[in-house]
Amino acid sequence: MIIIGEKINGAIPSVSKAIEARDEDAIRDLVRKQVDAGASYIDVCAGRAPENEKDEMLWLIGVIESETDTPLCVDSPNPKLLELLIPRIKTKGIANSISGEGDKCDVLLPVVKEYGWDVIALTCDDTGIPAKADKKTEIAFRLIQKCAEYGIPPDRIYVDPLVLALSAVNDSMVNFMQAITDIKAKYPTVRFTSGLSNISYGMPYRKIVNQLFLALAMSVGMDSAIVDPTNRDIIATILAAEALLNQDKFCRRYNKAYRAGKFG
Ligand code: THG
Repeated sequence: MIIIGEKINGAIPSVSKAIEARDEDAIRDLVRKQVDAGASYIDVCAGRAPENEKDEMLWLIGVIESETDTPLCVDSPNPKLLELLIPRIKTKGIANSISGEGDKCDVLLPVVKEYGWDVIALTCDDTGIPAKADKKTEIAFRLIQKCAEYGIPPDRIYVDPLVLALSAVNDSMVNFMQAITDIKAKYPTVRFTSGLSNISYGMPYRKIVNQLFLALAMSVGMDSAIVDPTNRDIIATILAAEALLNQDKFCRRYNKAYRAGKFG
């Protein structure tokens, strides 16, 4: 499982305060904890006022790069900002994200290609976020095709099939899993990722829904997730699911992580 650490996000109130105060130590501490917990990438999202986003992202990236060589997953709704940031980042990472909206692909894909980055493709477009698997799949195919036009192969793409809130859309998980299955059938080397919080929006005891979402998605081939790696239950869920899915010979990684005190 490719873990993208979610904690450097201005949507989290304590992180918003740290960005506001330009508190380098607080950011460095979150970076270190996520790397130590097993993050393969550090998501970085200013997530505050758009007019300050460029300055805040540049500051955050500088602080993170002073703490780790772990690659970044640069997370912004603004493709022009991502286009500006990618050439300034030391280690090849993931551009989060393109979609079928507006001119996102044409702005971002040339720089993704030039710098050899990976890219997250969200299955939405100017008509919104589709609920049904066939429409998610159709948008994913279009985006994979668009990447090909810019010379970016399927194995550099993470599709995020944008799961909707289960409380509002009762078949949201079924459609999310069907989309993964159908996209994988045509493009076996495409990877899949997702955040965990949308699925459980509006439900009580969200953590159990999030964990089972993760495990069920892994069972149809989701191989990455944007999660809090310092959350021990999430790490336990990932390791147990990997063992159950025959991705952990003799349960070695599960056992080793337990013995090392990573969960339980
Ligand atoms: N897909 C893609 N990118 C994304 C998302 C996605 N980027 C943003 C978001 N969704 C993923 N990032 C976060 C960041 C923080 C939280 C949720 C999603 C969050 N964190 C709590 C905290 O740290 O206080 C608690 C986390 C916990 O322990 O479970 O709420 O879907 N492509």
